[in-house]
Amino acid sequence: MAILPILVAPHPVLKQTARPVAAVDRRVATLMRDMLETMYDANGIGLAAPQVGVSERIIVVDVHEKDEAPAPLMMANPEIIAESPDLKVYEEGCLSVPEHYAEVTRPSSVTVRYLDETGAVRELQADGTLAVCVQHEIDHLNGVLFVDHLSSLKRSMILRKLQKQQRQKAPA
Ligand code: GNR
Ligand code: NI
Repeated sequence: MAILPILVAPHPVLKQTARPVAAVDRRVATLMRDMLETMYDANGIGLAAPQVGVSERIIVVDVHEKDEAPAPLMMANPEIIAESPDLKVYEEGCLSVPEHYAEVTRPSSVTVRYLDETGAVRELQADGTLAVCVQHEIDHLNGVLFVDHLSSLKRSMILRKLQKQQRQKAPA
C-alpha cells in the first residue's frame, strides 16, 4: 500500500484523455488500492488515476457517511450508459483544485458500467452524492475539471490563483 502524491491544476496530465485499461490485472488492482489509501488520507470522496499522474481510465469512490462502514468502489473503464433528464446543483471541490468550491449542475442520477477490481463487468445506478462523485471522476478521465463547468472568468481566476500559490511554494 502507498500514499501517492496528488497533482494540482494546472498540470498537463490533468488535461489529457486517459487511455482504457486492457485488463484488470495485479498492477491495476494494486493501483486501485493505492488510490483508495491516497483518497482516504486526503479526506476525499473520490479519486481518478490522472490525479496521481497515471493517464488510465481508473477511478475510486467512497461516499459513506462518517457513522457508517466504509463502502469503497473501484472502477476501470467506467462509462455512463444512462443519465436522468433532471439536473441537480451541487457544491463541488477537487483535491487537484485545493481550497476552491463552486456550484456545478449535472444529471441527478446516472447508470455506470465498469470493470470492478476483479475484472467483472458491473452496472451501478447512482443518485445523490454518489452520482455527483462518479460524474466528477469520469470527467477527470476526459481531462475535465469541475472548473471547466464554470464561466471562463471564474475558471481563469481559480487557475491563476493555484498557479501563483505553486510558484510561491516552489520558487524556480
Ligand atoms: O473529495 C472530493 N469531494 C467532492 C465534493 C463534491 C463534488 C466532488 C467531489 S470529488 C473530490 C475528490 C476529487 O477531487 N476527486 O476527483
Ligand atoms: Ni477531482
